[in-house]
Parts: sequence; structure tokens; C-alpha cells
Amino acid sequence: MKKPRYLVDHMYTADPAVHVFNGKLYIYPSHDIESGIPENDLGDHFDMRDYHVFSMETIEGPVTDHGVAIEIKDIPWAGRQLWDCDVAFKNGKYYLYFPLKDKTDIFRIGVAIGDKPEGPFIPQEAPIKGSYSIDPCVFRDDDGTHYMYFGGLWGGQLQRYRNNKAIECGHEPADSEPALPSRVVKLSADMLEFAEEPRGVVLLDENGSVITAGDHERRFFEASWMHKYQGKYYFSYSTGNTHKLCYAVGDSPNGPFTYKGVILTPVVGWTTHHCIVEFQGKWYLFHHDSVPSGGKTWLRSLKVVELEYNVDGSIRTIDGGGA
Ligand code: FUB
Repeated sequence: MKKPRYLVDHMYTADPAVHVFNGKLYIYPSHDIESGIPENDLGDHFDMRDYHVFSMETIEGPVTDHGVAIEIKDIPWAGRQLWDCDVAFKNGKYYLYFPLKDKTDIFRIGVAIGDKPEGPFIPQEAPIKGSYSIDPCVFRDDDGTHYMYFGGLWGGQLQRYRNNKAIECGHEPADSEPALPSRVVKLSADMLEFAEEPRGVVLLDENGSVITAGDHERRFFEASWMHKYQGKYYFSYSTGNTHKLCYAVGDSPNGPFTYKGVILTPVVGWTTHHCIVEFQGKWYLFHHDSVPSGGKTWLRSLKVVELEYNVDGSIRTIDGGGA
């Protein structure tokens, strides 16, 4: 598959997290809707209220919509805005991790449990203790340990935290200071808690220096994803206001990671978001753009394209088709 393929045309879908469960691909996207809320830098226009789960038996074959897996009205602590989610499997249960603003308009990360990959998922009474910000991605390492990567700037509220504590007045560091990092944390054995304090995901440049806040072409913004290729850990993310998907490689799930390049150049639409998954012997990049909605940034559509590596393990850059 060399040309990107749109996956869903009966609703708007974004922020894919994709896993292989029981030999099939299961897609966990955000469900974009027309909320009527004007676009702003806080992302109020992304006012999503439920998640649908999709599956595919082959990459070229039909995409099945399994319907609503969980709704905001069923989440006891809900305020508003169900953003990018992810799902992990352990001991016969599926765990859906989702960011949602609580009743005080602070993003927290919740967890809901299901018996099947397509749900339904039953939410816990309260968000994960110590959780904040958005875009959880859960990665299972070969030893069975699960790690969550999370965080996002601006509307994702990451600039409101230092050392896992809320600060009085959220702000980004000065341009010459280290950029605010994504976070990584080991999950507890029951998958419902953080097993430790989240740590910063350190991104280094080619000289071993920490990427700075002013380096908007390379610094982390949101949309963390982790995959392992040939024994190396590939941390990938969006640069937000420069609209790229980039990656950095390391030897441990906790990092540090050395910046390696661009996976996807900008797409049509402000946000870019992705996941990388191996299926039936090939690697794929799932992502989104706003072409089908005529460029409306809050109405996005899922796509998939094959991802290719060079022999040295670097990823071949894909053209996103945007500006
Ligand atoms: O879908 C809302 C937000 O837009 C996501 O959480 C971000 O990653 C961006 O795609």
C-alpha cells in the first residue's frame, strides 16, 4: 500500500491508536463532531462526546464500525472533551485510557474496562490519581511491563505543570531552556494506577544537547506514540504549531531519545496525530487530515499508509500533502 487510504467516511475520526488483537487491527480514534464552538488555541472546538471502535481483518479490506464503546454521559467525573485515547490488553481485559476535562475544566486521564476489544468499556469512578494533560499512549514492552506516555501543550494544558505539580500560572519555558517534555510512567500491575511518578521524556539533538523550547521544528507538542523496531525504542510525536510528525530513537522506554527526523510532513488541517503498528509483516502509519471536511481543522478523517524503514533503521519521510 503506497498511497494513503481514507478509512471511515460516515463520520469524522481522528487521533488513531491502533493495535492487533486476536489477529485483527482495532482502531481507537477520537470521534470528531460539529460542535459549533469557534476555533481557538485552547482547542474548545474539539468537543467530542464518545468513542467508536473500528476493526479491519486486512489493511485493504472493509472497516467495521462497532458503534459507541463509551459515552461522556456515563463517565462519573466528566466535564467535557473526550480527546485522543488508547487501549491496552492484559489478563483477558481491555483497558481504555482517555483524556477528559473534569468538572473544573482540568484535563485528567481516565480508564475504563472492557471484556472485548470493541468494548463496551465501563469507566472507573475517578480519573487516574496524579494524572494530568492529554493524549495517553500505552506501550507494552517485551517483558510485559506497560508504560503510558502522555502530555500536550496549549489546549492540552501541559504548560501548567512542573515536576508533576500544577503551577500557579501556566507558561512555556524561555526559548533557550529545555522544551517541556512528554511524560512516561509505568502502570501498576492492575493497569488502573501510575506505579511511580511520571518522568520527562528527554529528547536530544544530534550533539546530545536537550532540544530547547524555541526549537519549534523539533520540540515535543502532543500526540506521543511508542513502538519498538529492531530492538530500539522509537518515540514519535507531533510538533504542534509546525505541524510535523517527528521521531527520536533510544535504548530504553524511559529514554533519552535522540531526534532522527520527520515521519510525516504537514497535512491539511492544524493538528497532526498518528500511530505506528506492524500488521501481517508490514509497518503502517495511521494518521488523519482535514481534506474530506474541506479543511475544517476540528473535522478530521483517518488515513493509513505503509511506513518504510531504511536499512539503518531510519524512517522514510511521507508527504502529508498540506502546506
Ligand atoms: O483531538 C483533540 C486533540 O487534537 C488531540 O488530543 C491532539 O493530539 C490533537 O490531535
